[in-house]
Formats: sequence, C-alpha cells, structure tokens
Amino acid sequence: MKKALITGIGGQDGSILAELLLQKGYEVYGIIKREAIENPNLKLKNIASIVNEVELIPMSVTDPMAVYKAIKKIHPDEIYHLAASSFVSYEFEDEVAMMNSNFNSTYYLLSSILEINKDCKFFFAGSSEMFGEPFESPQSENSKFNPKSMYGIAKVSSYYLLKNFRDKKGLYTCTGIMYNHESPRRKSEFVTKKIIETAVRIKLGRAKELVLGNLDAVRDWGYAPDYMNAALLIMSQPKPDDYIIATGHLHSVKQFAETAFSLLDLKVDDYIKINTKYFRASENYPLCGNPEKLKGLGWSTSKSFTEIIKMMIEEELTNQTN
Ligand code: G4F
Repeated sequence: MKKALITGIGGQDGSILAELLLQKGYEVYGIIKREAIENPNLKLKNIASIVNEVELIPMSVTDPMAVYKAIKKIHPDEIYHLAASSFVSYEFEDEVAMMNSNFNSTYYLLSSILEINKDCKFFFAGSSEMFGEPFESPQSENSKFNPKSMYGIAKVSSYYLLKNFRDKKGLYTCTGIMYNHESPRRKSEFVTKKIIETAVRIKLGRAKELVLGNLDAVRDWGYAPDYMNAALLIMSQPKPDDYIIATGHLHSVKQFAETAFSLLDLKVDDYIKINTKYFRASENYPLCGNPEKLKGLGWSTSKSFTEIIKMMIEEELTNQTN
C-alpha cells in the first residue's frame, strides 16, 4: 500500500486530497497544527468524517527536526506540501513568519527526503500570486514571475527550490501553480466564502448588508476538488514537471456576488456596501491561468462558476439552519 504524507491536512485542500487518496487505497498521514487537534472546533471539522482513517501528526512544518523525524518514521512514497499561511497581503508585514511557513518548510521537507528517501515524490502547492503583477494574461508555465506580496515571493522561492532539487539532485518534484479554488470548506476570510456566508445570513434575516472591497476585481475561480485531482494527475506522470492549475475563465467579485444573491432570490444591489479598507492594488493584466498543458494530460473541470456558487450556497444554508 502506498503512503502519502499531506502537510496542512486540516485545510480545504488537504482534507479534500486526503479523501481522494483514501479512495485510491493510500495510507494517509497528515501533518496538522497542534492547536487544531487541541481545539477540534477550529479545524478538524474538515476531516471529521475521515479522522479514524488517517494518521494525524501534530507538529509544525517550520520545525526542521520534527519534519526530519516524521519523514524518517513514515517513509512516505509521496508528499503533498499544502500547508501555508494562505491569506495574501500586499503590505509587507510579518515577513519572517511568512517565509518560515511558505519557504523554510519546503526546504526542510526536501532536504529530509534527499537524506532519507530519495524516491519519495513531492508536490508543492504554488499560487497565481507568483505572477503577482503579471506581464501578460493569461499566464502559462513560461510566463515571467513578478510576485508583489511576501506570500508570492515565498512561493516563487519554493518553486525554484523544487526545480533545483529536480534538476540537480534528481528528485521527483512538481509545482502546481494554483489559481483561486473554492468549495464549501473555504475559510471565511476569502471573498467567495464571505459573500456566501453573508448572503445566506441576509436570506435568513440575520444580517442586513455585505461589505466588500473592489467589486471590479477579477479572479480565475475554480473548484477545489478539481485542483486536487490535478495534483494527483501531475504526480502520476512518468516525469516530474510544473503545471498551471486554472480554468482560464475570469469573473469579477460583482459577478460572484450577483450570482450568489440571485440564487437566493435576492437583489445584490440592495445589500452591498463598499469599504475601501478591503481594496488592494489591482493588476494591469488580470491573474488568469492557461491550463492547456494540464489539459494535455487529460484534466478537465467538473463544475462551472455558477455550479460552484450553487453548491457553496446549498451547504451554507444547511449549516446555518442546523
Ligand atoms: O478571496 P481573496 O482574498 O483571494 P486571493 O487574495 O486572490 O488569494 C487566494 O487565491 C490565491 C491564488 O490561488 C492563493 F494563492 C491564496 O492563498 C488565496 O487562496 O481575494 C480575491 C479578490 C481580490 O482581488 C480581492 O481584492 O477579491 C477581492 N476582494 C474584494 N472585496 C476581496 C474583498 N477580498 C477579500 N478577501 N475580502 C473582501 O471583502
């Protein structure tokens, strides 16, 4: 039986990936923050249904000795490095912590497998924020990186680390450059979940308004399980490589909100307020990915923009009325 180790198993992506790997018959190990185990209401809810089928390792990926020991003990066949501080800020604050969780962790994992288990395959969750202020749109695997956040800089640094360990040390390493991907498990700080949660609260008479930033901001939004299936597909290729994981379609925050409200028979304009504190510098060229290389492996998306929103609304209605 193959063994997979997931960092960040309690998050949206980690929990979805764990389910997919279990379905494929893998033995699944997950690194999770100790506080998530101690406060199950915090994060274990995403993995509540599989918690008895996976082995959780409470530790921090920023602790090099703990990372080394975990890999020595488990001897995984595959590692999926998804743990990250994932909220993007263009203010340069808390840079060392950001570099620690999004870059140093990658280094500790890669150097440990180089030492212990050179045959272990390695997937890294990259981000469209690596292109930050893009020079062209859509972006492909050949587009130039131009990160504008510490988050993006840390992701680009990890990307080059993977490339170096692949080209110079012979490890099987792949970066999936993932654009925004959503599901009912998305955290409330991200705009999609914020819109869905508030729209449902308004529908149930528990809120009166939705305060957002720039409604004209556009994103390439996809469905998180499709992106985790992409990670598995990428890791099943004979040769390691890097891929854009995106839909190639753009929608605005306004379109997202309009769709969500109309699915609840509400008119968005009656409820939206703008607060400039949520504004971020917008890009000259939008962050939109070109997934052609990945499609060449047979990948496709399973849900449209509207279907993703519908599913998030249905789950939110169930949660808020139970
Ligand atoms: O939902 P967001 O906060 O996601 P963002 O910054 O694009 O980052 C997400 O996707 C990246 C690419 O996959 C990941 F790397 C990252 O880890 C994360 O998962 O913001 C989306 C857009 C932005 O343009 C933002 O300016 O929505 C705009 N927006 C407008 N009003 C808002 C709001 N964003 C938030 N969070 N809150 C608002 O009220």
